[in-house]
Amino acid sequence: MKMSHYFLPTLKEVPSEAQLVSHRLMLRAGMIAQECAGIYHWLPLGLRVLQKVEGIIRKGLDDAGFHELLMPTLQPAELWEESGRYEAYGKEMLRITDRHDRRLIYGPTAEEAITDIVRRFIKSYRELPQVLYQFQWKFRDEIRPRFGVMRGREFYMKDAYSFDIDRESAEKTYGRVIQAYMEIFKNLGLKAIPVRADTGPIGGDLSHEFQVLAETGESDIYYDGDFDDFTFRGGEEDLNRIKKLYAMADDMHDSALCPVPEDRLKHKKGIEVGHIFYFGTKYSLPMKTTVTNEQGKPILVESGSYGIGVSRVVAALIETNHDEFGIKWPEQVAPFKIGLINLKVGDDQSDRVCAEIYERFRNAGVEILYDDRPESVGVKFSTMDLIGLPYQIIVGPRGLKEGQIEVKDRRSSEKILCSVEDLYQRFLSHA
Ligand code: P5A
Repeated sequence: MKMSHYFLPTLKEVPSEAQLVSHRLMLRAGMIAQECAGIYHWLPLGLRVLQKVEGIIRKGLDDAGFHELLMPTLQPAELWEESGRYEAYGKEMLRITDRHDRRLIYGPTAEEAITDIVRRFIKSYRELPQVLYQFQWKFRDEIRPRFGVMRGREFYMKDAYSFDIDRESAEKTYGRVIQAYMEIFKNLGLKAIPVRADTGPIGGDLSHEFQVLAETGESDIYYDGDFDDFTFRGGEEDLNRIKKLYAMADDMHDSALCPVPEDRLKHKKGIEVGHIFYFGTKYSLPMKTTVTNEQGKPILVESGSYGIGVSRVVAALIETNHDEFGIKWPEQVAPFKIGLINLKVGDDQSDRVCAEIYERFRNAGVEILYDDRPESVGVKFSTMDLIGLPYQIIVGPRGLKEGQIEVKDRRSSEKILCSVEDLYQRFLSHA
């Protein structure tokens, strides 16, 4: 991508309404633009990150054997009346009337919609367990939307729903999701702690939030300091280890009952990037969703739901990966891997070398953003630091005279001088 033709409306000024660093940086880096309170456009650079995050989550869920589908954003009010949540959900739910005076809602979540699908199409215990998921926009009319996409009104969620024949197998499925989530957050470059939580309006009797530690987080959590040294590698053993380690949301923590000695207990702020629930027959009972068991008798299905705030994850990644100059993307979620800076557009040799590097990388399938604008060196450096691509390749007449270009690692700030051949060797030898 050439920057001269790209749509990257970066801002010099820090927008005053934005308090949170991720919100400021997303606006300044031209990733998002506000449409109205709690509702944002995802501009090209931001969308690339959102899609990277989505891809990593999708892979983790597919690897776990779950199946993707896509449900509409709009749902009929009747489904919510069946479950009893139409009134209960209150003002957070956006209610819409169509031209025939039919009542619709813009889904804040989709337990009812998916339960309806299962009751229509799944008939036998043989078809279970089943875990279905989607990526879809949600709307919740939060009283105080704030912090940009961290707490929006319209936001992008991955929501999964599980169906089992009994509690025992439902708990196994719940464990499979925890494992998949640990793997996913690790692959995203986030350290997320599964914390015991209250079940809120989704309901049920077992629930965990996935919290990323960050001073700017809105949640209060208490957890066993052993979590800090624990790296999830997968498998049954690690899952059991996680289940045993104490981690509680603020309202679930009771210092009198807490089994962790005081010197090991940590109290920190977190960003809730995921939330999972086991709720048994909360929806299958009122919505009469049964399958036949081995004896041919109808039994209610046992369910859970599992969310990841995909758009919030993008903000959480910035909260945990930035410095005073801008974002420092982990490679796997970066909008481009490489930023190529031409220090002197119009200089024959610089233009030629940049054009060659750009083509070579593009042909090798490496995502590269080429700053070919006739801007000052200062603007180019600060733009590249702001948008946070993992590697900067800096080309100018002075270096080229010595046969050299510069490569800067945005995360470590390490800079090296090398030849163009060395550059290809380093980045393209296995491409
Ligand atoms: C689980 C999936 C649910 O809605 N039903 C389907 C369950 N859970 S939840 O905790 O209410 O939401 C799941 C995750 O979505 C993110 N999230 C938000 N992100 C941005 N802005 C918001 N206003 C917002 N509300 C929820 C969170 O990451 C949450 O864990």
